[in-house]
Amino acid sequence: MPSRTYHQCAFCGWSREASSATLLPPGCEECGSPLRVATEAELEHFDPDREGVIPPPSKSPDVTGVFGLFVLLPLLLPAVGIKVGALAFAVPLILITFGAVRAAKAVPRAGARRLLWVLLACGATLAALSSALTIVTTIADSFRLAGFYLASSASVAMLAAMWAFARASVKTARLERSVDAALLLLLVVALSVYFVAVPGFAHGDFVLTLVFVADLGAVVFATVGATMRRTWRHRKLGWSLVAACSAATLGDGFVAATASGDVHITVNLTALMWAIAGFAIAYSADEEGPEVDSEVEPAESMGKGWVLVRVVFPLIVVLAFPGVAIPLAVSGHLVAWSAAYYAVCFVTALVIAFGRQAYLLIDNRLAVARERRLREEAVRRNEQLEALTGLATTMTQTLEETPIVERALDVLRSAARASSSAVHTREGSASTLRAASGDWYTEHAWADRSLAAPAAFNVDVRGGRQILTLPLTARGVTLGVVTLLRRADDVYTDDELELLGLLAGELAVAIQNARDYREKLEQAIRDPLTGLYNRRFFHETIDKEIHRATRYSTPVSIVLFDIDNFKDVNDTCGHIVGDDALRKVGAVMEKLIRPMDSVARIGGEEFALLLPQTEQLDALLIAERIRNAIGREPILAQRRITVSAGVASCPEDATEHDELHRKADAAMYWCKRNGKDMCAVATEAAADLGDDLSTSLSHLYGLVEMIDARHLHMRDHSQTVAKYAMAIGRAFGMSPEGLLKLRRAALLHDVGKVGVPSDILNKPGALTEAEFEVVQRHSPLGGLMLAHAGLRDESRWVRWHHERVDGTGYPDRLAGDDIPLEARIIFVGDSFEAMTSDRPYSLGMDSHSALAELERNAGSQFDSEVVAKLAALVRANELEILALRDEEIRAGIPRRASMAG
Ligand code: GH3
Ligand code: MG
Ligand code: MG
Repeated sequence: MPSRTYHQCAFCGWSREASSATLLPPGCEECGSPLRVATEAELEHFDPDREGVIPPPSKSPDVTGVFGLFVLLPLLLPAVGIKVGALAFAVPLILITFGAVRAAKAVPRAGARRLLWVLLACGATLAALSSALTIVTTIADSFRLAGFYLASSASVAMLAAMWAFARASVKTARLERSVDAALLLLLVVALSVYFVAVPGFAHGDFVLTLVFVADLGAVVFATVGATMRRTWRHRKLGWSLVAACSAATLGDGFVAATASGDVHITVNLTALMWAIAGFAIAYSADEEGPEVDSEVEPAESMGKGWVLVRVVFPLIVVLAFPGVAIPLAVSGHLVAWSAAYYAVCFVTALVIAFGRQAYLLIDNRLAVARERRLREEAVRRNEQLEALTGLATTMTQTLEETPIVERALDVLRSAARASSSAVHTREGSASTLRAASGDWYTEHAWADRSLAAPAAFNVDVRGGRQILTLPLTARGVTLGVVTLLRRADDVYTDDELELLGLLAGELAVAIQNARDYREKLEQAIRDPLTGLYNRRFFHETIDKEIHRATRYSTPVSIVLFDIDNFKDVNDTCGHIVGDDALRKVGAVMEKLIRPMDSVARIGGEEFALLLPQTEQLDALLIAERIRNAIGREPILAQRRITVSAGVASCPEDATEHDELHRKADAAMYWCKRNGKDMCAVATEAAADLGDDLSTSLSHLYGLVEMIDARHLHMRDHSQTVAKYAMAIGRAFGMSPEGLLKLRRAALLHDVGKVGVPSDILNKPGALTEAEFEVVQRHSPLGGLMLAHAGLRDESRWVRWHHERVDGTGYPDRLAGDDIPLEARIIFVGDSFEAMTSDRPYSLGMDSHSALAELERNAGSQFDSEVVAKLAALVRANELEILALRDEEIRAGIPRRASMAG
């Protein structure tokens, strides 16, 4: 079994079993001195006076049994003719010798009380010798004087021993115990002085009386020592020493009293008292040992014992003086001085008893107040601890800044006992309120000024409040400030400030960690070149959005963009310029999307949009808007950057991630094949795929592209008309398929211009009749080309896209409803686009003038209903391109046409 370890006070010897050998308590619970670690053996042999371990006693055989034999010895004395009366002192002889041996054996165990036992052993030895000589005197009537002096020196030794005991005890005593001792001693000493010492010195034996006084002194010291002891075991030790001294005093007192002639007491009674003293010494020596904590007075001793000591005992002492004085007065023995003597003693006893009671009362009051304070403190500490645990839990559970800040603010407020508190964080020079608690919104006016210098730890007093500002500093960077307001009279202690500083530090580190974590997360989902989301994030988010879309039956669309001919950009301008172009393209995209959309760079020059709650055609419009904006943005000085885009939607095109992506990709490549700088939806691309149509369509788109380019100032014409047509078509509530067909027709409406010479197309000024006839040919020719490509409906609409509702258009002079709605729409869209864009012969007008012109001709040239729909769209600001042009006109920015020219 491993030996137990203890923590022991190096000064007073107090000890307790150690729960941990390494964790040393701050100090002794008794006297606050430093503690040391000790084994059980070291504990027992510890001597606080020498501050070290004394060697354990050698295991010599216990010889006390031998004294049993000695008790028999006196019985043998009659056998050799000695009188039985002479045996009286044989009993003290044996018992005192027994006490002397016990006392000597207690010396090694005694620690701080070594001197007590050494002196007591000497005294007992002298007393034993004196007893022996008394026997001899009784039998042979010799050595009387020697026995007398031996007894006297035994008394002196006892006095010295008790003095040593009292001195060693006072070290660890509580003051109020001395009052108990004082009361008891007042009684004993007063009576002894009156009955023994005074008559003894007056007309008795001087030396005998002196011995008695010495004994009385020993009783006094023993009582002081006994009442000062704190542990139960040593209280027993103390009181048995008192008993020993009292017995010896009585024994000697009898002799002295007899010598003074007042009374006659038989010498046998003295022998008996000496024997009792011898036994009491032996008994108390057995109680000697190290004071171990577990032997502290048991709690139940507070019950009856307490009443006895605190109430009955003082009462007895106070009443004892009149109790003695009254019978003396009645019997006529009370002279003046003795009456005064008893009066003084009585008053002194009263003062001590009442003083003690008053002290106890005050002490109780103080203890109650102290306890209340401690309880309040404990409740507060508990709250703080709870809050701290809460904070620690929050910090381990989350890496989100907001809950951490809110929780920490609660902790700080409770720790500071603040009426209100707030955390501000700093971003650059601006500080933002991140969390507030308590009465912050009523009190903050006091604090605001102190936020001017949030980097400093500061206590300000203002408006009857203390405003404590603690900077939140982590890794040398100030992240913000905590402000705590509390009553001005409740001044912060250094301890409090230190704790609050520590908590603020913890909070700062936690905030920094949360920010680092967020940054790491951001880095993981961001593309470093453009700052847009990366491919990984895009694909993860598509999954989530598809899931949500199927669950709530809402649409979601994706658009894949690829920059056209980007290899050429790199080849001609270099990679650095290429990178810059990529960044700018990303920036344009980011600017044009809605807050709920996300844009990602998913490849070298490939970008993607994720559009939640967006149908295919809306997605197409958004894609068109972006394509258009990129085409118009002066990204590179050397050349125009264009993109092609493919749109696919869930659930229309696919309900699964890979399929959706593949379809959008296919649509994008369809654009690449059909002339680039355009957008296509998946259905459109899919309808053409693997068909002969696809090839002829590609040719047609290529032609339109060429025609638009040939028209120096009409680069986007077909795309824009297609966009307007689609917007008007939607306003008429056309089906998605119908809209796509309309869009295709609008895109291709000018394909017939392939048969119109460039000089006529680009002629500044009015056309001659012959030239106009040539231009008029483009619509039937376009219709014919589309018919050859197998696009039946589209061919009709293209053929009639210049027919007027009043029947004066070309080529077939159809009127009113004979003209298909789609043709009427394309006519309006075409005219509106032509009016608002710059031409070689005229600058475009703003959208409202163009609209007015259309409205003027509604009913004759244009279909009124179509014009009304367009007007509504324009007024509702739903045609962005126009709005953009209007802004340019208003701002006086040189137009694209003139730039291109
Ligand atoms: P297309 O119109 O068919 O898309 O033609 P393209 O030249 O864009 O063809 P492709 O998509 O095959 O080529 C992509 C080019 O983009 C290849 C590479 O030079 C360039 N590129 C890819 N990533 C980066 C990049 O991070 N920085 C730069 N500067 N160029 C890149
Ligand atoms: Mg590419
Ligand atoms: Mg490309």
